[in-house]
Amino acid sequence: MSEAIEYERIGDIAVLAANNPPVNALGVDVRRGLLAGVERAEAEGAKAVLIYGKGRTYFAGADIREFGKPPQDPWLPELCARIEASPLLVVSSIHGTALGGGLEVALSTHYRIAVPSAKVGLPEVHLGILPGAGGTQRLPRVAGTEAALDMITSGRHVRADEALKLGVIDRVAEGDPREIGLAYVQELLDSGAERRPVSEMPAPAPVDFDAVYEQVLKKGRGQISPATAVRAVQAACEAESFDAGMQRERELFMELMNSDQRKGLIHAFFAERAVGKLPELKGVEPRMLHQIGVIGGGTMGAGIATAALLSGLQVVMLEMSPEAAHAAKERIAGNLGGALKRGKLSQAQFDEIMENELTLATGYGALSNVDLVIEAVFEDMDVKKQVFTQLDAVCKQGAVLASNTSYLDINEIAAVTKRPQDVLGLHFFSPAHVMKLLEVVVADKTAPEVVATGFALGHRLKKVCVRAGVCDGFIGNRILSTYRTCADHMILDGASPYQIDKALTDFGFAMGPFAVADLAGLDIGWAVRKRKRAEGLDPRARDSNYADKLCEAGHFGQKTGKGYYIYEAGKRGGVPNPEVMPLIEAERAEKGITPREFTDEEIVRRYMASMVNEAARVVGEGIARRPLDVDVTLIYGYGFPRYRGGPMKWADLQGLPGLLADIKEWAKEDDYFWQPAPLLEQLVAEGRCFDDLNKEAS
Ligand code: 3H9
Repeated sequence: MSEAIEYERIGDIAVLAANNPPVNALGVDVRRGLLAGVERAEAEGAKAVLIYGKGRTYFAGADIREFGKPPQDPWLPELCARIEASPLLVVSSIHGTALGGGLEVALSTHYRIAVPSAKVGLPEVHLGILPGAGGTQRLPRVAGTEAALDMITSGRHVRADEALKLGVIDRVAEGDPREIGLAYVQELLDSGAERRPVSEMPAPAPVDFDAVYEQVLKKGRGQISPATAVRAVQAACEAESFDAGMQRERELFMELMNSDQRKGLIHAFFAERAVGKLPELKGVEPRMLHQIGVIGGGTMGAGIATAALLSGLQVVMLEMSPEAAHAAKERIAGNLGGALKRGKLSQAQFDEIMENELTLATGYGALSNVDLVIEAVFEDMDVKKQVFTQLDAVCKQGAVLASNTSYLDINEIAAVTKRPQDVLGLHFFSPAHVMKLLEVVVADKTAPEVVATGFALGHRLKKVCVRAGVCDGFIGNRILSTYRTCADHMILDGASPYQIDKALTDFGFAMGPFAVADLAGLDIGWAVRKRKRAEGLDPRARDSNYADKLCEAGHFGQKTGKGYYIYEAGKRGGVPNPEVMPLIEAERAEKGITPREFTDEEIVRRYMASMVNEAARVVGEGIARRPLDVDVTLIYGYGFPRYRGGPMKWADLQGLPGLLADIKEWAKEDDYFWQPAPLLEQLVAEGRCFDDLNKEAS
């Protein structure tokens, strides 16, 4: 027997307990152990087999770390077939999660019992694959085609009560998984229950698979795994036999297994988990947080306060006047009202938060006792310095002082206090109670436990936290500024904002850069351009002014109803604003540029190369610790398609030498913008890729 599966005999019942922490992933040892356990139970004359997981869960799926490596026997589909074919009565007792291959094992056992808190699901599409151990063939047979299509294409986790209704599990019972499992098996044996192989159940009823396929494909915005899974479910209904359906599932599974999207999504899975693990914080305890202060109750501050209140923290909201404080309260109530509507909060909790957890204030004295304070005031260094001077004067010793600035120098801000070790940046993304990304910006003197506290707060607020160093724009906005500039250059040279937006949404971005600019407010980019011009642009840099003209005319994007697009009230998207192209054409004429055609492919290639090149600088300078930190930042804060794994993973999959060659080619027309990043040149020279750096750092 393998150590990953413990064998125990209780009367007629052989008990197979998985012991492969942390999530009982179905790695080769577990698969071998299960096979050996079933064979031993049969050889020893047991009447039934109970399978359950020790620790926090039943099997959470195939071992993802084995993907892309040579397969080792037994394969999961074969194991599932063997379990199902056992002449003994085989039963699963589920707690924690039965996901992916875990649910597939459960579906190959003859009966399933679960504790009420258990969840089941087939989330494979989120890893760029489809259920490959019979999930697409067995689930429709027990739950029906429509429910199976929903579960498989969404990958959602289904709670035990719903799974019971769908017929995915047979019983829900409170208790220890081993004990409830044993009682259930005994009951089944006593009642003479028969084996119940799902593969022998009739094929499920077909639906209009072509229509479902098209619908799922569109929803996937370029991600192919959910739509491909539809075809596998189709085979469950239409194939000549269960085995023929399994064969089709395998073909489609292998197609996806070999795709770049699978590589991208699995990279994203591990990157999201690695990003919060910092060697420098090992053993460092974060400071305790009960009450936090938020300065500034605009959209950003109210969003931060909302997220904190929803996480159970008390919040003191500081505003400049009673009227502004009232408006902040209204904003927070509006945000919490959304949570109430979505069932994330009860009316009683809402009332409790508004009455007892949120305090409004107009004087700094109210912050004297908070454990951490985040300022979200106007983006101006002098204003920030005044705020931090005040905070230094009133906050208790040990309080963490954070700025939500999106690009200003945290070292300079920290320097106005007598406690720079307590100062850091916490860069939220708007709306802060919705957006998942938090950049934890570490300044030169920030103490490790203050960094740990930033991460602890972020995790409590359910954010994906990325460590960033200090520079203009940190990780995300610095890279954004470069690829936005690239887009502006392409506009001057002949592309239109609408072609660029379309090329990039076709690539998989949630929105194109010009639609994003309209959403964020064109005044923001205008302010940044003015600041950079005031600081002095390099004479070799290409500047453009057509967007300034839109702002000068009072068009700030969605909030004014007009920007690159025109927005009609009540409609989500906009239509191209006819005033934009003449402004661009006038600027081209003024600069003596003869516009040329861009293919969508060239647009994507240039845009992505500029992003990767700047990201390589950001990593090379240590602003991001690893390439994967950039990937997670772009996926969670900038709408980068997760199925491409982030820009660095995309670059690795493209091949770094080709990208560098393109950059050098484009440098012939603009050697200021297209300077290759030293790290990119170094990796190409050494025949390495970005992922090698991730591995070295882990
Ligand atoms: C599949 O089954 C394919 C089959 O259909 C066909 C095959 C032929 N493998 O997330 P956490 C690690 S595809 C390896 O922080 P939580 C994870 O990296 C699979 N490792 O905990 C982390 O490691 P570390 C379908 C895995 O409590 C640690 O476990 N299944 C796997 O927040 C703890 O994870 C899925 O897609 C795995 N399958 O959430 C489920 N899963 O400590 C994927 C986790 O070194 N997993 N790890 O950073 C999950 O969704 C969550 O991990 C889970 C627990 C909900 C289970």
